[in-house]
Amino acid sequence: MSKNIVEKIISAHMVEGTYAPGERIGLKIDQTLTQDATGTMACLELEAMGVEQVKTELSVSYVDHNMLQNGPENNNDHLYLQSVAYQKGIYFSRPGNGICHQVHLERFGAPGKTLLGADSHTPTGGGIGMMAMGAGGIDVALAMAGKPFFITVPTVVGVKLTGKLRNWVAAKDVILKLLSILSTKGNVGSIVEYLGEGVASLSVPERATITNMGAELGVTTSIFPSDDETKQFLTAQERGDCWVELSADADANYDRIIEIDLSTLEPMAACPSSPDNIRTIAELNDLKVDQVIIGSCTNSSLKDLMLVAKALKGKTVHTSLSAAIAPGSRQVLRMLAENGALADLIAAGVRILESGCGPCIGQGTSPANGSVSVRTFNRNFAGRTGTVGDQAYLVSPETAIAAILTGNLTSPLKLDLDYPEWVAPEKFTIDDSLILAPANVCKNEAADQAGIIRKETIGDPPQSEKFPTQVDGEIIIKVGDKITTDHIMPAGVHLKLRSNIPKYSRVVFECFTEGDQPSFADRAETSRDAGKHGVIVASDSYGQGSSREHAAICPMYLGIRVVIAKSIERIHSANLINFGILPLFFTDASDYDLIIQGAQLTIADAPAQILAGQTVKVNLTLADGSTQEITCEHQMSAKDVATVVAGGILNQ
Ligand code: MIC
Ligand code: SF4
Repeated sequence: MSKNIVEKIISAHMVEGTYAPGERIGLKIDQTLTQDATGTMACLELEAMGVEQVKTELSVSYVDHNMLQNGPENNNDHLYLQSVAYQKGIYFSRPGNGICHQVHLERFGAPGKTLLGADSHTPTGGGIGMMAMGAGGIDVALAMAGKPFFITVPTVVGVKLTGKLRNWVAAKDVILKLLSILSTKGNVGSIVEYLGEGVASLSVPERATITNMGAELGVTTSIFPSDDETKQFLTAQERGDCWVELSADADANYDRIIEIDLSTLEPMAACPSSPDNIRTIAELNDLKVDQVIIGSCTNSSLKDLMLVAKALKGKTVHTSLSAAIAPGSRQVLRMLAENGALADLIAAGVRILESGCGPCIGQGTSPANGSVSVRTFNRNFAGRTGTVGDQAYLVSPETAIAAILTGNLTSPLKLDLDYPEWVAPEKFTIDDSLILAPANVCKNEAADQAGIIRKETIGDPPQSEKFPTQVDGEIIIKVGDKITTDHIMPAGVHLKLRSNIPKYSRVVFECFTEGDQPSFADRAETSRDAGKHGVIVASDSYGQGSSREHAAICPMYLGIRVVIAKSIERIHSANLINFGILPLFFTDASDYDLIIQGAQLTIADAPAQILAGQTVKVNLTLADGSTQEITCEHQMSAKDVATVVAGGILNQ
């Protein structure tokens, strides 16, 4: 039978279940990646599970998120991560080596392999034909322990590319176009597969930009074929031996086909404060810009930064704004330095930031109040820049160049500038000296003696209790549509608390605390101390964005046992289950309107109800004090039900 690429990779990796619509299937995971903001918890979980050595073909632990080392916490985490990696067979990419997704693409990814990463932008690997998926830390820890990763058999959306991008129109505009079609919600359980003659015209960094920001669609992953372009990229990284060809069979099936003619695309922007709030740059009327940053795992490749350097050579950053770059990897930074482009950028007045996530996760370079920040990143959720009320626009490097030169959000098509020509190197500068091999590959006496380094800021992963027989619930918060994990668990200045759950829990839903009103944490604790079970009520697409399992762990720590929503995003839903929180869905969406914050609800015989079937009866107390029974449902497999009943994976 003819197959698309997704079906080919799944059939080569399926170790449990039946490939049929709606079925849960277990996939063998070849490679894993973790980063420091999620990895510390993942490693603590790995330790808690008693795993001595990872069982994957390759696991890499990156440090790229928390690099400010403002206070000892980050550095403590990094030492812990390095020591666990050494002991347990994981490669360790030291701070300064670059953003996990960029480095993984350059140095480790391989077509046809499965990659599970404790970061939602892991699908970057789809740019070289990997089936690369994001997940919560504990799922990645399980994969490192050799367990399969479970997904629902995906619907495969074929995106057929025709034509060729015009100069100054970029790969970023392709994914922004797709976001304008599919939006950030309603795509759970889908995988996007790119096909068509337009694919060949896109380089690997361009494909990786597209699959990276595919995460914002809420799909399981996105993938490109592996072709000559892929081979050339891997060969230039001295890794040509891992190349395999990968393409869909001629008559392969797709659940839906979307056509995009690359030659008709225009420069676009995702406007504040959602990646699917798309407008063409032309529609934005030369909006005045105060800050431009080029970087993040979406657009910080050598190709992106060479374009910027060439366009700015001999020019100066517009006086009305501040411009900065954050190269995606040490390889990118070093090659910019070697070929003189870095000097051109410095001469143009561009600020040079460290090779890491930096401003993308609110680690510095926050914009001024009321100012406009233009970024080549993938997320512009409210407040993510570190500034309350921020106005962040997400654009291509090409559009960023136009802003740097004119001071406005102007179409790069209007620039009086030749499009800079650049040919990808036949050989990248290869230097893996910041990647440390584990003990089973290369013994290191000092590391052997040090053992696992656990400083005082690193706590244990908290465990939940068995699911209560009767839920005596109180609705601690009722929120609306498209609540992201950045709303639930802010990063930025709080990012350094990732391994200190009691402290980090204090800022759950911080953005919804008004003035000196009790915070979510205060309300949840008061309720818990009164013997109640905390409940969160949400509308559509709850838990968009990041894979951070802290958005489940910290609410759990505060006594949350149930989330009821109209819909929940894939990674967050799995994280809730993994930490013993019951995700429920309104059978009748209008029941959402019956609920008020602070109201009580009960679920009688909860474990028995979820074990017996999908339907769960919930008794609500309404605003007038009367009660009403509503019906909710769960969408968990028998395995997931067992996890929730046990109170989470660690208990299990
Ligand atoms: C993000 O882009 O939001 C992050 C920070 O990389 C997260 C991971 C995290 O919260 O640590 C992600 O995308 O999963
Ligand atoms: Fe880092 Fe930003 Fe990419 Fe997340 S989206 S991995 S914070 S660069």
